[in-house]
Amino acid sequence: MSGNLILYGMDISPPVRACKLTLRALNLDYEYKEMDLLGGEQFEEEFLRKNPQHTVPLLDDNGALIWDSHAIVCYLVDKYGKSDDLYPRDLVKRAHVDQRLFFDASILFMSLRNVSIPYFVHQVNVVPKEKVDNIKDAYGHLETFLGENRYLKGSSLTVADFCCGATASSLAAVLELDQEKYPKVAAWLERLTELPHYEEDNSRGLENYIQLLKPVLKLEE
Ligand code: GSF
Repeated sequence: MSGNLILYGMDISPPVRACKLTLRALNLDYEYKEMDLLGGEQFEEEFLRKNPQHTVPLLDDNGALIWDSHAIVCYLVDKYGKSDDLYPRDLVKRAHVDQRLFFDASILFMSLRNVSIPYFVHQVNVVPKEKVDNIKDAYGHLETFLGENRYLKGSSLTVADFCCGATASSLAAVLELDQEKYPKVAAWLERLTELPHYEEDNSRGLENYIQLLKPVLKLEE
């Protein structure tokens, strides 16, 4: 039973949307607290006490505070999943899903954050070629990982699809996906839109995120 789950987030944030997709897939009720990151609410003392790294998403599970979306989604499946489908317990299968999660944390999401933070914090709207290239590389890796599979790790959905999917769909804010070059990524992202409530959990925040960034960014190519 989920007692008192609270998710601190902001809808435009990809890792927050990954957590929402996971909570939805697990059919968990939770309270959602929207934070005003652009107004600096994450630096207020009360929030810093909960997460000194001042990032969202942050999960409060009856007093247990967990941040970093990847830690949150794994925790949620381990604690509340009726099966281990979304985050397998088998060590090899789990390691493969973890690899995709760490890829999101260290490569995929960073290729986006390295563009979004300079803009949101310092109003830097010129994106140098090497940052554009990082995004192209990230799309390329996803194309390879997908191979002939429906999902990022094999034939069934895992938390890696939620994390990488929320990020990959958001990369369009910087560089639109070239569907001819990355057809598997395009088909996978399209497949994810068929998830129940995907519109509410990912698309809405995603559209706002794209609206905020895309019109102002100037790409050096
Ligand atoms: C990244 C969270 C993050 O950068 C995760 O949870 O997966 N690896 C972490 N969150 C940003 C919002 S966003 O860019 O999605 C955030 O909270 N920034 C506010 C700040 O002060 O850093």
